[in-house]
Amino acid sequence: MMKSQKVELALNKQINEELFSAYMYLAMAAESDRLGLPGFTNWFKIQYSEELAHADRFFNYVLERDGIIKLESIAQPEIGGETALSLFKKALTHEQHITQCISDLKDLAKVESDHATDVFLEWFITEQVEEEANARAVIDQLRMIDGNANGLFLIDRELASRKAAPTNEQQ
Ligand code: OFO
Repeated sequence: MMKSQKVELALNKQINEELFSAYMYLAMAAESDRLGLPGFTNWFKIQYSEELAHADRFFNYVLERDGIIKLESIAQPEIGGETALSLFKKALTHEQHITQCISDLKDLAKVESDHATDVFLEWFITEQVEEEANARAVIDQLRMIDGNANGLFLIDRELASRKAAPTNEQQ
């Protein structure tokens, strides 16, 4: 058991948040395939893997601190009838929510004087800046083309070039 049960509980909750993120991006990958956008599908599939890696980081950390893992149900993602733009808008809104979760967790670690968790969360604070910026960049491009098919084709081709990060440490 970790010194602070509140922190232990919050870290477990975050594992669930990260697994939900993975599940949501997997649903977005399927929706992109339905829209005939293979590059978007590739992008969301890679994002799905990154989210699994995030969950893994929290999982390993809890075990390393002699904490107890309690896995709960993963909610159903509400994805359906989307457009390329609505998918990335949902992605951004979700990442903003995750940023808030990480920030609340960090506040809690401070209140509980859990310095190790406070430091552990630094990586996620930085990661969230990138997560939000990535989604925002695609939204900007989609707004710029304003539904133009040629533009969408080019964006799809660009998203097709996203490669999975080679190791957990580099994600
Ligand atoms: Fe998308 O960063 Fe984790 O959840």
